[in-house]
Parts: sequence; structure tokens; C-alpha cells
Amino acid sequence: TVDVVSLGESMVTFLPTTPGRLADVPSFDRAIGGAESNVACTLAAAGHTARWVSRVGSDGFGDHLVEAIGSYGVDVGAVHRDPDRPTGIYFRTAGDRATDAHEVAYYRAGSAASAMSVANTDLAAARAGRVLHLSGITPMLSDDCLALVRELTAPRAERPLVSFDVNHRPTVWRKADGPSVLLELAGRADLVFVGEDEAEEVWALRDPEAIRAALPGPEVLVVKQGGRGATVFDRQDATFVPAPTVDVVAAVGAGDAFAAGFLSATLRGLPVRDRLRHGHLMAAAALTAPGDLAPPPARAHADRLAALDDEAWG
Ligand code: KDG
Repeated sequence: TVDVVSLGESMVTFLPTTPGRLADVPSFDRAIGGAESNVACTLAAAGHTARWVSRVGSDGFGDHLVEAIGSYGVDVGAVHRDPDRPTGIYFRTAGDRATDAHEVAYYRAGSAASAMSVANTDLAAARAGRVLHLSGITPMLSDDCLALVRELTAPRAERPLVSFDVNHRPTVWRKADGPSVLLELAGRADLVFVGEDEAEEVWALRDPEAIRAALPGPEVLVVKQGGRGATVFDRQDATFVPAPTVDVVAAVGAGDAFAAGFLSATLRGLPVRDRLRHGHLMAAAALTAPGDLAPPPARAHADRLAALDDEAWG
């Protein structure tokens, strides 16, 4: 069995070559983006087996995504090519270093990935890992995508550990039922990642305890508290671990890296405190790199950093 399967839309990403407003940036560098494939790539780079399940167009951007994600060692054999719909792309600005305020322009409506459905997705490939990682972006893409995520989070006699990152993206958003859909799907997962800021924006929940009260179902709930750290609730305890302070270059991709670090340590059977520390370390690597993906610290290196005493961890 593969360690982790992730499913979701990836896009060719265009990163600005200069700071400034989208209206003013003259040129962009090509990169890859996609919350769920980011998690798969980081886990593969960290020595795990990973598969990404998705749909891309039969176009050059689709070729690039499949090649680039495959080059991390991620299994892309269950990625379908759609002859009728394009691969999604998006452009972003560098954003303000202090506030991370930035612009994102998606060209993904009607994309190949938004046509993923229960009928056209290899469900056996999606369920074949120890962990299935999903996010709240996918159900926002289309009704078919929502039905697919419902199917994959439905209770079954045998299912992988279902990991769900809420990943609220206000520009890909079902206005009327977005909050209830995200609460329903997160509630069906075994492991949930959510930022305090997104819980406030989506559900008007203000602190980790309130979020846990609204999401009692998942065995493990991870509440990310920005630069301060994160709290994990399991059935026994709440554990807070502070995050190291870093000089942020770009926040994009940090949440995915955090999830990858936490999942890696979970797969390795490490204790809760170390799962959080590995999440923070991977996030620190992503925060200090310009694109979505940063090479994660080598496992032995990450283990040494995670083992530093509480004082070093603040
Ligand atoms: O987590 C980073 C993602 O936001 C980015 O790669 C693009 O998946 C993406 C999305 O839908 O915003």
C-alpha cells in the first residue's frame, strides 16, 4: 500500500517576477500549485510513497503538471486526461510581507478537475493508501466534485484514515451552503486541519475550544494559530506547540507543508507533540521559499530539530 493518496485540483501557477499589483506586474514565472498535490509532493520528498488522483486537460499545462508532480516521485497513474476541458491556471501577486495581502486570479471555472465525479474517478486508487488527504477546495469546484468528496468521506467498513484540510478559499466559494458543506465534510474525516482565522471567517468560531465543540467527530483536530503555533485535540488531550519564528518570504503553501509534516510524523507513529513540530518545520521551509513548494528538511535533520528541548521551541 502507498502511504498517502491525495485528491484535488492542481493548476499551473504564475508567480510574479516583481512585487506590486496584478495590474502592474509585467511578467510571471511558471510554477505548480494545488493544495493536495503540494501535500503529496512534500511527503514524497520526505521519503514517503504518495499518489495524486486528479483530472487535467489534454493540453501542455496538463502535461507539465503530470510531469512536474511525477518528478517528485508521486504516482500520477490515476490522473485522467480530459480531451474536452482545459487545465486550470492561476496568477498571484507577491503580497505584502507583513500582512500577506495578495491578489489571486484563477482561470479554473470549467476546468478538467472541476469535472471530477464519482463516475469518472478511480475510487479504488483513491482509497488504496494508508491515508487519503482531501481538502475543502474540491467540494467548492462543482456539484460533481462535492458528491465525490461526500463519497470518499462516507463511513465504510474499511477506509483509509481520511485527512481533511478545510483550506477556505474565498474566491472558490459556494456562498449559500459553503459553511455547512465544510462542517459536514470535516465532521466525517478522521483528521482535520483548520486555521483559527478560517474557522472564524467560515463558521464565526473564535478559539480552538469552540472549534473542537463544533467538530467533535474527528479523532484528531489540528487548529493552526498562525505564527503562534498550533493546538491538537485528540480524544484525551489538547496539546499546544509554538511555531518557530521565521522571516516569511511567501505564506502560500505553508498550510500544505504543515499538513505534510504532521501526516509524515503520524505515519511514522510519532507522539502528538512531535507531529506538531514536524508540521511546523515543514511549514517553516515553505514560508521561507517563494513558491508553493520548498524542499523539506531531510528526515534525520528534521528529527534533530524536533527533538530540541522546549526552551528552544519557545
Ligand atoms: O495551498 C496553496 C494553494 O492555495 C495553491 O497551490 C492553489 O490549490 C490551490 C487553490 O485552489 O487555491
